[in-house]
Amino acid sequence: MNKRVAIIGAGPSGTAQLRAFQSAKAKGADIPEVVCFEKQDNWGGLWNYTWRTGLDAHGEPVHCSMYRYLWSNGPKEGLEFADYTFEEHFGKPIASYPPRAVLFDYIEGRIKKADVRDWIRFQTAVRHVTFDEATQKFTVTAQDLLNDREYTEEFDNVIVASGHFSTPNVPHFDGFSSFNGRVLHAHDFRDALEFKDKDILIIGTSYSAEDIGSQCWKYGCKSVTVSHRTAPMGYKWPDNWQEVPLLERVDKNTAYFKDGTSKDVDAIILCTGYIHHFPFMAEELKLRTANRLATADLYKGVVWVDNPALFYLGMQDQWFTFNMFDAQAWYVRDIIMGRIEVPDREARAKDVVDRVAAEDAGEDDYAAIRYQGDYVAELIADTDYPSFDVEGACQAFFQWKKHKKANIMTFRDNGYKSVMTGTVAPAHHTPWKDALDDSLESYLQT
Ligand code: FAD
Ligand code: NA7
Repeated sequence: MNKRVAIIGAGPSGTAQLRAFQSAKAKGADIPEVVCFEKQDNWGGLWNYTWRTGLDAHGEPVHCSMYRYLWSNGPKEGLEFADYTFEEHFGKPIASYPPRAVLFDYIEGRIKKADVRDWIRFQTAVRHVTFDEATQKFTVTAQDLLNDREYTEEFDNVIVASGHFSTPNVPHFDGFSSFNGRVLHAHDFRDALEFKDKDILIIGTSYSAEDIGSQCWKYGCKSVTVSHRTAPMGYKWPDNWQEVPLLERVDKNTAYFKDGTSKDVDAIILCTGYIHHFPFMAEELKLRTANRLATADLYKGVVWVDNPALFYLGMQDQWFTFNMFDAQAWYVRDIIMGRIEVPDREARAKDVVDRVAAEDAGEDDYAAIRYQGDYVAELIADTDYPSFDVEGACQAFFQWKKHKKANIMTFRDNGYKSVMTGTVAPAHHTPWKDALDDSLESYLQT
C-alpha cells in the first residue's frame, strides 16, 4: 500500500491508532506508511506528567493538565483495553482506581509491546495542515523542535489525535487583577500541598472541581468553597467544604457571591473546563465543537463530514476513554485500508444530526453512559477489535456513580469486575484518603 498517513499526537488516542495499524500488519495485511508527530519527548499525552506549566523548554504551550497525586476518576474496568488487560500488564489483579503513574505504565506497556516507537517523531510539533483538492493530498508542516527545523510533507490521510483537555477555558471575574493571592486554571494545578492550610475557592462543578477540591482536602487545605454557575454538585462533603452560587467579584482577598454571601480566600482555582483548539488546522478542516458526546461535523464521531480523508480521534466528552479510542482507531484504520466504506456527504451529515438528537434525548448521566457505550459497541462491531461486554463496562460506571453518591471521599476504595478477565478487583491496601504516596511502587504493593 503506497498511502501515507499522518497521526498528530501520541497520547492514548494516537497510540491506539498506531496499535490498530500494527495489529493489521501483524496479521499479514499490507498497511500504509504511518508517521506520528508528537510535540512532547515521550508518549502518553496527558498521562505524561510534567512539573512544568506555561511554556515548555522549546517555548511550546505545556500540554499536561494532570497533577501530582491524580488517581483515576473512574473505575479502570471502564477503560481497560480489550487486547491488553491490566492483569496481562501487571501480572496480577490490581485495585480499581490506579494513580496516574500506574495508568501511564499500563498505556506504555501496550504500545511498547506493539514495538512501534520508531513510527513516532518526538519533539515535533505540527504547525499547519492544508488539503489540496487537485492532488487530493494533505500538506503537513511540522517543526523539529530539537533542531529548530521546519519542513513539509504530503499525506493521503490525516488523523488528528491532539486531545481537547489542554487549552484552558479561562473566564474573567471582576477584581481578579487586584486579588492578593494566586488565581490559576486547573490546567496549571500541580501539587495540592501548595494549598495546605489555605482557604481555597474553586469555580466550576465538574470533574476537575470535584477532584482538585478533594485532593486539596486530602492534603490538608483549611477549607474548600465551590462556586457553581448552574447547580451545586450536591455530594455529602466534609465539614470544611461548602457549595455557593456563582462568584460575582473579588475585592482584595474577599470573594462575593451572587446570593450576597462572601468568603475570605487565599487562592482561586478555575476549574472551568477546556476548549477544542486546533490552531494548526486550515480553516476548512478545523473542528469546532462543544465538549459533548455527539461532536459537531464528525460522521461516526471520527470522519470529517466535509472530507472523509480527514479524521479526529477522542474529541468527545468522555465516560469511556481508552477502549473508546481503540474502537475509533480500528474503525478509522479500516476506512483508510478500504475495509469500511464511507457514505456520501448527505448521509454523513445526517449521521451527525441523528447522533446529536439521540444524545439530547437522554435524560441523565446514566443515559449518557449507555449512549457512549452503544457508540463503542457500534464501532467495534464493524472491525476485528476484540469484542467485549460493553454493557458490563456500563454497569461498572453505574456502580461508580452510586458509590460517589454514597460517599465522595471513599468511592475509590471500591472494586469492580473486569469485563475482559472476569476478575473482581481487590481492595487497595490503604483507603484513598490516607494513601498519600501515589507512586507505582506503593500502589502495587500487596
Ligand atoms: P491527550 O492525552 O491530550 O494527548 C494528545 C497528544 O497530542 C499529546 O501527547 C500532545 O503533546 C500531542 N499534541 C498536541 N498538539 C500537537 C501538535 N500540534 N503537534 C504534535 N503533537 C501534538 N481519563 C480517564 O480515563 N481516567 C481519568 O482518570 C482521567 N483523568 C483525567 C484528568 C485530567 C486532569 C484530564 C485533563 C483528563 C483526564 N482524563 C481521564 C481524560 C483524558 O482525556 C484521556 O484519558 C486521554 O488522555 C485522552 O487521550 P488523547 O490521546 O485523545 O489526548
Ligand atoms: P468540564 O467537564 O468541561 O466542566 C467545566 C465546568 O466549568 C462546568 O462545571 C461548567 O459549569 C464550569 N464553567 C465553565 N465556564 C464557566 C464560567 N464562565 N463560569 C462558571 N463556571 C464555568 O471540565 P473539567 O475540567 O471539569 O473536566 C474535563 C476533563 O478533565 C474530564 O474529562 C475529566 O476526566 C478531567 P456549567 O455546569 O456549564 O455551568
